[in-house]
Amino acid sequence: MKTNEHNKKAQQLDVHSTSNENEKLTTNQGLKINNNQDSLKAGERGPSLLEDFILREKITHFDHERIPERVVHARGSGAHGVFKLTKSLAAYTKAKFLTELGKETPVFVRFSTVAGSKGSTDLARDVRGFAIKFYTDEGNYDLVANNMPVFFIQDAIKFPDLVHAVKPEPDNEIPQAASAHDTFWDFISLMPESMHMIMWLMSDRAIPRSLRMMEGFGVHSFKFINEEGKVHFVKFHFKPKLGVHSVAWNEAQIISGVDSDFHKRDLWEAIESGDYPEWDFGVQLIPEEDEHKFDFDLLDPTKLVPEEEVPVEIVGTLTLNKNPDNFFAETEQVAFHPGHIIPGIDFTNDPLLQGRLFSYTDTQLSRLGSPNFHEIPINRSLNTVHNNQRDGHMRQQIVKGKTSYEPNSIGGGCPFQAMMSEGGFASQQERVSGVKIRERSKSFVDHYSQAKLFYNSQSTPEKMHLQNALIFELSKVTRPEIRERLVGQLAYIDTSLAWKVAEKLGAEVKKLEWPNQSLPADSNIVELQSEEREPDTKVSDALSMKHTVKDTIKTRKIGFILANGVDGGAVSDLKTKLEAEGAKVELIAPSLAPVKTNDGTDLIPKYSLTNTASVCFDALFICSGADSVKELMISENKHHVLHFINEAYKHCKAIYFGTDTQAVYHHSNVSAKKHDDPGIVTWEDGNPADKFINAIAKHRVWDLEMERNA
Ligand code: HDE
Repeated sequence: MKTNEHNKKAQQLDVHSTSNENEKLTTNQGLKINNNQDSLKAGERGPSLLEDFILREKITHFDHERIPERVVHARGSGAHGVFKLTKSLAAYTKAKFLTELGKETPVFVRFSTVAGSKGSTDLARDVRGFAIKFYTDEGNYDLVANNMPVFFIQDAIKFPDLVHAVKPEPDNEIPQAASAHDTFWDFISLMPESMHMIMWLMSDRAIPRSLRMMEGFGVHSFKFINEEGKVHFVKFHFKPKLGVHSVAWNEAQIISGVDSDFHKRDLWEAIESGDYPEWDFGVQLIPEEDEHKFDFDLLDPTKLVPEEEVPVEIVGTLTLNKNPDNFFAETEQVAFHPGHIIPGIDFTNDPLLQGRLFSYTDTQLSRLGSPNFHEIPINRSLNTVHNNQRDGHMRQQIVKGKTSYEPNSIGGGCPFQAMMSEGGFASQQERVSGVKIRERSKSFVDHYSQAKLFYNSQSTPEKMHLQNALIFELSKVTRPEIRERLVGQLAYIDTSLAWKVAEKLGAEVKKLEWPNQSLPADSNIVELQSEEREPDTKVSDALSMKHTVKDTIKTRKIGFILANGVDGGAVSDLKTKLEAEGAKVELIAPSLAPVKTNDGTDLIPKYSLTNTASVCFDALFICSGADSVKELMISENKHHVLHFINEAYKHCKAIYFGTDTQAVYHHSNVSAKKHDDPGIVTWEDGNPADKFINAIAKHRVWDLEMERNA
């Protein structure tokens, strides 16, 4: 774990941290407790006494331990880290943490799923939150981002509808952390603007292999303002150094049972073992005068800016290097808000962003219970707060002096307003005029062209996964008219996709009839909405996970399946090679008893064949050694070993069969493979370790999924 020496936020948190090491137990009043085993009673077998202030304090505090979970993004995992600027953006913004080359800014990041409750599975098909609090010298800057670059809706007024639709249904509170149900698809099928986001949500991006292998996107266009007042639109990107990778949907469902904390554990363990997750931070910059040069509106949060039209410039690195000391105090109590900005950054008029600017403080009031939530250590800015706001529940700051108003003379006029040259924030002076109107801009009325762009940019296996995800989700919908309506929406994106999904649902592809309920009563935009348009950019490589990093096995978990008599030399050779490349090797044996190698050494397995599953590993090595294989194939173990291998095979993982493992190989489904499979390495291969390492780095052999599952 990183020391706190250079991290100002960590030093600040230290002031509020305690450790119980070698300390005596006390009450909340600091009184030392002599007996924490028995309550105070009237006689050995008598009733407890009201006088027992120690019992009452302990139980009362316990009774009030819970706070409301977040209304969305309830399940989260957090980590501390640092943002380092590698290229100055001084030409575009005056935000100091983005202009001083090499500057390191402490951060706290919270990842989350959206729909599920706090205790739900990590592997739900869902968007992931990617919220970052930068503790800058100019105040806190929050980038409350997601792992997908667009959103379901264009206007904040639809957010409660969206969330009510996706959350468990109100009568029976079913299903938990899942969008595969009637109310979600009912809403979506009536909301054409959601179709681009639906493509992302049905893609493998919604079932990440790891939180460390996801992209982050600011979604909205924001504004950068430089010292001269020049404005650029900006889109924010985080690109994981390990590439973007996902699991198979079948695997996600199994992980939800085997280890529902899979992502939380993965992040925690990576940081504990010094494998600090890293992202390149990049920006897409658009001069203010180019605002209208695109075939979509920059203010529309259902649109992305194709990287082919505006490249992403990498300007910094985000590294997570310290786990929280206390989940509740830090990850649960952290309060993000897109409205926490600093000079040099400003909002755009994106109507979704504008609504968010209201929501986040409001929700903290009910979640954290007081307007003083900024005083909770994880939320404090590095700068001391000076203002005339006072009192409220749980106020901690003791502000000296007589005045709590401004202007004042008694307090010498303090605290003073800051000039812009002193870091005082001033909103961009944007000219706005218009009639008061409750209407959607016509420039927002194109709901399918970027959905097409996304779908057309996917590789063949990715398209297949997306199609299967739609079939899975819609097959859980009980009302045929909803399925049919959704298929009608798909027809505007890709007719063959619509036909394939329809076929599996027993539905018909019917052209949708407009208008629909998602339009205002007096709408005059019906014609525009049904118009079919082609995007300017037809295909964007950046949208497919296929084109992200595939040349490293760093932090990948490789399971070694072995039993007594295993070839100790082969185990240690391969382990050394894999670990030299940064992978993690874990031993899986029939039981947790030490395994004797052929040279008499004891190996301690971390897992048994029955307390873990193939879904928890990226690749498998069936270890060399005739005696080991013999033991793996006795009736007690055989079923588990073959299930392990067959499942990994089905999920397109790399599997390496060592010397003497023919018996395992021939009983497994792997032996049925029809032609060369780069994901399978056997005793017959030359340079097997290198071949195995290459295969793991590719993540999965998705191209052979049909064949492997035939
Ligand atoms: Fe959020 N969102 N959101 N959201 N959001 C919340 O704030 C909201 C939206 C996002 O780890 C809530 O503190 C509205 C887009 C993340 O603590 C709440 C609208 C994006 C997190 C809220 C949106 C996000 C939240 C719930 C539409 C991606 C988790 C708890 C107008 C750019 C932050 C809380 C964390 C959390 C409201 C849309 C990202 C209720 C009204 C778009 C990552 O305030």
